[in-house]
Amino acid sequence: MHVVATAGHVDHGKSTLVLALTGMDPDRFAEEKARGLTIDLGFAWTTLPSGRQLAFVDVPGHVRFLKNMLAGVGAVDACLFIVAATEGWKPQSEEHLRILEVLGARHGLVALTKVGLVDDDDRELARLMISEAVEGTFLEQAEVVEVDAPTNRGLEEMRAALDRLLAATPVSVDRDRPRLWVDRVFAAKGSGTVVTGTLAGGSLGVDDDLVVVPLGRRVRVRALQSLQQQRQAVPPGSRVAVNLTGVAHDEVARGAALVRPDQWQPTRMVDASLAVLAGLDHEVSARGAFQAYLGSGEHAVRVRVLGGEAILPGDEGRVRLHLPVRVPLLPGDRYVLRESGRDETVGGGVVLDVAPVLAASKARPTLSVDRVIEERGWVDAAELDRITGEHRDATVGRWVVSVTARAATLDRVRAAVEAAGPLGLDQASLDDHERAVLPLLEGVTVDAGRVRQADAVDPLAGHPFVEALAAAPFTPPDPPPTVSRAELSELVRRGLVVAQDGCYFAPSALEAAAREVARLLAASPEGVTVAQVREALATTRKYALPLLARMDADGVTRRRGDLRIGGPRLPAV
Ligand SMILES: Nc1nc2c(ncn2[C@@H]2O[C@H](COP(=O)(O)OP(=O)(O)OP(=O)(O)O)[C@@H](O)[C@H]2O)c(=O)[nH]1
Ligand SMILES: [Mg+2]
Repeated sequence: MHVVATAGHVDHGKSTLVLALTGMDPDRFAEEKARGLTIDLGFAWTTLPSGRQLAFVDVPGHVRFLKNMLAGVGAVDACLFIVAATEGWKPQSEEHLRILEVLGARHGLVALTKVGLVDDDDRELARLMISEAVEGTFLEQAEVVEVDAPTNRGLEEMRAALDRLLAATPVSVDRDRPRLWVDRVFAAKGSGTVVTGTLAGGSLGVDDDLVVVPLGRRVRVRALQSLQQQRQAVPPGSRVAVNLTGVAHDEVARGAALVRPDQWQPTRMVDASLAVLAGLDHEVSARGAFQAYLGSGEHAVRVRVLGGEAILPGDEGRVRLHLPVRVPLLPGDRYVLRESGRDETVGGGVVLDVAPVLAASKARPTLSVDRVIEERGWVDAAELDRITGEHRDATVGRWVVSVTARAATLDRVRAAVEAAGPLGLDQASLDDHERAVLPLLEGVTVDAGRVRQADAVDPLAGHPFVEALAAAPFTPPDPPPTVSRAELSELVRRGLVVAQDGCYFAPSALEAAAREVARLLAASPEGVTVAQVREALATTRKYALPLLARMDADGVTRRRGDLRIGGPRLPAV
């Protein structure tokens, strides 16, 4: 299926032609029918001679309803540009063409309508006006088909031309990242909220869990329709009506978007290119009240020109846009900028960065993903995906890291490890990025939570205090003043020394004590006293008590009244 938007000046015959081609009147409202004027978007569809399905989004031509026109032309594949032979090229012919250009339209067809009302000279004049006006635009090579809807003249040629147009128009790409810009919302009798839109970027299916942006509400797809047919799933490039559970119809409005949760990073600040229309009679600067048209939405924006003060008519520059609500955008999305005070289209451009990190005075946005990585240094691979729409494999841990940032972090950690000396540094003192580069550091080992140089001689190996403790297991010496508190706690932390109630023991002393107690208990299974243990170990209460306390804690012994009995960790005799 393809979706084609109409375009063209008011009263030039857009809706009449859509009706003639589809048999469906796109003017839905009584007021539209009464006034013979399209106010809001209309929808109609038909099957072309080739069997191709074609849905029309019919837009209003009147300048007062331009925002409705803008809501309809965002996601379409091609346009049917209408010019009445009676009037030729008019202001909204020009404005609509400019808007389509700014939105990156590439495919289109021109209908010269009302040819039954003019003579050959006027018809030729209108053709001439068209060919001059479309010069240098995407419509330059477009076919011009003459029609007169009330007399059915040219309708067959029009259908054939539409078939040729769509044969040359690529179908909407499937990036597995669906986004439905909502253009209508209504309450369906008995089935809750229905939103409609032109689906792009990926498919939607019944039971999909989605989120409504900017509302931020989780919703579920209860049912799907495309061209009034119930569907289990619809591909991108379809007109679709989505029946949602989880949201009331008055909580969603045109301009909202339906996307998958976690696939987008809705933003209130974007950097973008801005091509200012050549026909504008003033430059564009931060001054003025602007409206940005993004997807089907209209948003009051604050504009800041990047790398300068103003952009001249006919020039292209870069701007930072501040939006009033979060919008799910990706680099490459197009927008139109209008000035509300003067009610004029200023230009538009391409979104370049949806999550700028540099100050406006430094930002030089481009579409390059490498630029994003370079500016951020470290970027979570999943986040990079959400903000660029492109997947890059993580290079360190879960991050994609720029060459510079990677080198800087490596240098920082290397220097810190060197500075820490032979004892190394506590791994917990490193941040996530620093920890992630540890495996990349040559000659650095991580051992029991300490990061140190692998070739560093461990000053604790063969430490004199450790040797002294081992030499007098049950009457161990106090730490000499030469052993600093830090050194002592490091010895304890590494298990080279056991600290208990102000005494210090060699680990081998505890093992020996456990064996001795096991031997005593083998002889007196009912239990042994502190005095018995003290005697057996040939020590004093000062050391026997902490040794027993430690053995209790380790599960070697258990207290029962004044006695010690065997615990689960009592060694076998
Ligand atoms: N004779 C003749 N009349 C036409 C033709 N197309 C449209 N009309 C008449 O022109 C008037 C305006 O037509 P619409 O189709 O409403 O024009 P529109 O472009 O949709 O107008 P807006 O949506 O308001 O911008 C109607 O009275 C139509 O009957 C045509 O090809 N020949
Ligand atoms: Mg109309």
